[in-house]
Amino acid sequence: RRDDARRIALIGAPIEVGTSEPGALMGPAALRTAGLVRTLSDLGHAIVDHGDVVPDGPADGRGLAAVAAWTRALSRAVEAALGAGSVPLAAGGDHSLSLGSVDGAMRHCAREGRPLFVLWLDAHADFNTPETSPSGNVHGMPLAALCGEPGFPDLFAEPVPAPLPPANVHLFGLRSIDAGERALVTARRVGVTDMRTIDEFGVVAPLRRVLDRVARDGAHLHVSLDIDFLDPSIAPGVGTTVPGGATFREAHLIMEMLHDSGLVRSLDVVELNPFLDVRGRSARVLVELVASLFGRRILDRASPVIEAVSPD
Ligand code: HAR
Ligand code: MN
Ligand code: MN
Ligand code: MN
Repeated sequence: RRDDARRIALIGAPIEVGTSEPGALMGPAALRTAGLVRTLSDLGHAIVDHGDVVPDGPADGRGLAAVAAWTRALSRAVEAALGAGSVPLAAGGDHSLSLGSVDGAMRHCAREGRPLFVLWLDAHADFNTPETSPSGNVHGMPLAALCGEPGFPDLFAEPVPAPLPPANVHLFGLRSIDAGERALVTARRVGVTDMRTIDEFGVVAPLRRVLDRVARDGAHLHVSLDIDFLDPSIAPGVGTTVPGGATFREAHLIMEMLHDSGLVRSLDVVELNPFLDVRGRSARVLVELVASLFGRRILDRASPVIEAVSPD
């Protein structure tokens, strides 16, 4: 058994009430079909597939009430997995699912008295409120709700945890942002590594700074991987393609650095839309990346450059 072996709880979240493009509810099935469970168990991890979460109440329509039903159910599943010492892997489903997974991680961290840090790998900022959103789609809003912006009544179960500090959020790969959310992201001082920064400095230096900060704070690191972080040429199976995304090599290196840091405690894989995919390509790319995040490497050694940050 590898010394970084983890218990992993796969939690399917076939949510598409947060988007206007149908097909994301097929995401968990496609990730399973692409071999997610076998890949992680072949790496030496103990992975349990908990099946798909069932919404807590009526979840039809695309309003906040439907999102709330999923949010409460997923939050409970993620909090339970963390409480049992597992790394929850929430497989989506559109990005509104992070309302549930991050809320669950917040509750776990509150009990442990530990800060939560969220790394958001995404083309988008997902920091709209119902007020600023041009589309009304909730998958463009989860971070605003989690950070306590107004306009999201009755989304989280009582007692509602203290909001996530915006300074504990880092947007990585940003290249599409609406005017209203740009103003909010700036005013709230959310951390940002946009594509301009990546083009100039690469992914290593900016990510290194984020990981150093998380290690210094002794924080729980939650990673939310939106497939549209990747360039659509390598991951076409997504409703909201934005050109100029991360290459496979950039994304792969990020996953290796995340693994070597030993800091990742929970993970979302979101926005895969198999209905729009080309012969399973996007699902397979995601499984490759998740494998690297959980320690698949070329040779059995860490990077000679990035010394591993020791986990707690
Ligand atoms: N910013 C746009 C909106 O709010 C598009 C959001 C799309 N979001 C995702 N997740 N695909 O990142 O409508
Ligand atoms: Mn913990
Ligand atoms: Mn997103
Ligand atoms: Mn996105």
